Amino acid sequence: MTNTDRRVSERASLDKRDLRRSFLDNLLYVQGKFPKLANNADYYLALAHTVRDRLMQRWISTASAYTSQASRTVCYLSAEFLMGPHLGNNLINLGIYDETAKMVAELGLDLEDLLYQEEEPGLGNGGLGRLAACFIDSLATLEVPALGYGIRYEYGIFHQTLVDGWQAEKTDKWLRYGNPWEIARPEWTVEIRFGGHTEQYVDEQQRLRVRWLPARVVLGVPHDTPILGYHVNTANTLRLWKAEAAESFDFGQFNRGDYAGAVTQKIVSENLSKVLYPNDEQEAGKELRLQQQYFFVSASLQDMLRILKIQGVPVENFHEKFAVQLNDTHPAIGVAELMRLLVDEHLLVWDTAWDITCKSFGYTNHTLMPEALERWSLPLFQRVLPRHLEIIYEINARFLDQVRLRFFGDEQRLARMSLIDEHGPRYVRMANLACAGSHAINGVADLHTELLKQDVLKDFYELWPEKFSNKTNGVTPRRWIVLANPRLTALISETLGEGWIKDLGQLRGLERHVENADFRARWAKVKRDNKADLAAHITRRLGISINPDSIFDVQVKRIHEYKRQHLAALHIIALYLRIKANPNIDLTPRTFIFGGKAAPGYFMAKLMIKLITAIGDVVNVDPAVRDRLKVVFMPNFSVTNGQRIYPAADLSEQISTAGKEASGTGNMKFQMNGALTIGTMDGANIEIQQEVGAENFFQFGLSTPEVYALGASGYRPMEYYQRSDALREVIDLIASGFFSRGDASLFKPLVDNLLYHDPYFLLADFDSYVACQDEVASVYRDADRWTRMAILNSARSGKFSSDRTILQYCDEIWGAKSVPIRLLTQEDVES
Ligand code: CR1
Repeated sequence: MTNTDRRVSERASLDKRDLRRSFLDNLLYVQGKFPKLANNADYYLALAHTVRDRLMQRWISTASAYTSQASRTVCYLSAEFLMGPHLGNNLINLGIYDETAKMVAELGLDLEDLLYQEEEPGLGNGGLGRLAACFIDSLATLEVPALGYGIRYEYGIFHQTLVDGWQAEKTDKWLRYGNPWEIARPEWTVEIRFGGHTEQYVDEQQRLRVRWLPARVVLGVPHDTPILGYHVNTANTLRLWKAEAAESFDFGQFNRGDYAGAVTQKIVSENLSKVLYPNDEQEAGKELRLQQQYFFVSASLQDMLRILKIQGVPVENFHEKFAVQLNDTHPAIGVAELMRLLVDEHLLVWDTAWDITCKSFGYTNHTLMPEALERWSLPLFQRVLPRHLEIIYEINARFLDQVRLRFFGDEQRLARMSLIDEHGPRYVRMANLACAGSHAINGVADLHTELLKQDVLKDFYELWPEKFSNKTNGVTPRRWIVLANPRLTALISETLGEGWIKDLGQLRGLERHVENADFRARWAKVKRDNKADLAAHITRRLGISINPDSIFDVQVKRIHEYKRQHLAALHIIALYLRIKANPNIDLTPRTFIFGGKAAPGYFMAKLMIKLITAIGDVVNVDPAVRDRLKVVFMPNFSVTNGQRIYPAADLSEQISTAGKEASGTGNMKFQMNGALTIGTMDGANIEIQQEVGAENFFQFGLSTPEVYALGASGYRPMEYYQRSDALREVIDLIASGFFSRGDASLFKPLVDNLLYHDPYFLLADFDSYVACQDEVASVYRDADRWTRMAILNSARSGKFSSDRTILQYCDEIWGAKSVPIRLLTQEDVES
């Protein structure tokens, strides 16, 4: 072996001795520290570089295989990727987690401490962004050629703190200490244009064409992160675009003495990838947001065309090479942008370009909330993307002709389906654009897809029923069981072997062990230990003491009225009132754990957080409660915090108003980790119940048809208030100012909303919810019964692996197949 050979192969070696050597080398040569001076942050970075070296060979081998084969590639376009920390996940996927833990322990370090040093890339709001992260994990594990395309936000989702029980937001400076997981690829920079105007011209073949003369050009610089599959050689790529100014410093202006003006262009351009919009399922209508969407979509499509060119594939075959998935409507402008690229720049005729476009795109809808359907006012759209507006008009004219042919004379239908909303001020409807330009449209749970077909996208379903399908969401068991819950992983693997990690259906094998008392005891101990860990963490961070033998009753997700965290709050108050009325009541002790961020501009959601913390302030210190109730709001719910919380939960709160939660994915993470669900018949809860059986699921509340019927019949929440004593006492207590030091005005907006509007039917569901919670409490007292139910919940969670979801997308939408990767040797690389 030559010297180079030795160096490189050691850097790729998974042997423990080599790991230790590289780790210490990296501390010295990358961090410039020696052990005496190093802190955990230095050790984290040294370890991250050690692991990064070890995945490079896989990354290069994968890239090389994809370049030499014409395999179909999935391009997942998403404005959000809520990745969570990389280091632990990469250690697991490389199969060196335990080796590494031992290696650092020998140096007197604790691997977990080092893992917690990583600032997580929080480049998403909630379910939609986390789903994208689970999907690219599964794509890599299934060895499917795939690229995730998104935005490299300099500031991700804000960091949440609590100030006097209110949410306060702090900028998420996740890049502050550098990011060892990304590699910038300035050589593949692309130009993205904005504004200006268009003009017609006649080309050499005497054809009329359009030229776009933009007012401004911004550069998109790709930053790549490797995405490893689990125990395979595949390392796919997450390609995030950073915005840079075309000319970062204007010497002309500078020389004229305009020092501020000279840097303005840079600032304006870089704003595009500066910050993630912190709105979950809310339409902002902000110009910068449209610019962000166009920025990353245009960059990504140009990147695909570049790849096509290196491979020598003609643009006419774009759709054979790429399956492009739109993660909600945020990237829907891609339909118009691909048309522009094909027609204006590659000079294809319209019909050919349209055929390619429709065959390339698939669209996933993620929400039924009408206010979340994106639309852009025409003047704004015209200002930012004048050429795309023309293209959208052309698409619309042809599309409406098609509708007219099928539904002759149905003018109202035409108005509903038009890509332009013409009721009042005019808007471009992004969902309509996505539907018109995609060959496949899907929802994210059975119920959600049915509701799309009957309601939100009914007209499109009637025109093109064959385009519609369901793809129930899933989550990756690598992060959400193996990484998050090592104790449970060890128990399951000892019982079933390790096959379940890549084939989650194998968890069914646990059913055989339910009647084994020893197995149940071990299962219960895993849960008890996880709860003790979380309790200790809560005490350390928040100074609240927790009884690990109480029910850990958990609701973690974005704060939203439709998700009804305030319904859980009403229940806590009901229990508190029972204690006050009867101090010796035999109540099953409970710890209520909440977590989740509210959109900074969403007043009611922020008030919901304040209500929960205010209840905690009273209940947690009232001596009469005697530790039977504890209420904890854990600040800054994130992927990192989720990994601590899901494994410790007994009860998973999935209590949205039926028909509002498209799917939910937290519900799946809880189930896998052996929590029981209390839930409405909403989203994927329905399918979870189908899998685990009604006897292992706590169901309550109105069904979707009942919610619709009640709404249509003129719902009067006040009647429920008057009818239920328990409910009335709860509401009255809040209204009296009891939780706000006598200030009756504080929660008035929330109370009035419930009494006079209650758009999410809390009061209608309250009695049913409380009764169901009483059932939960009584079942919990039979510890053995609870454990059996918990085991069956995990055992029957196989359907909710994102591997299953991705296989369905591959077979039914993308037509993508796995391409196993052969690791290149040193000689291959150098030849
Ligand atoms: C939905 O609210 C779903 C995720 C992922 C969310 C949630 O029920 O599980 O998407 N939608 O599909 C969303 O964030 C912008 O819309």
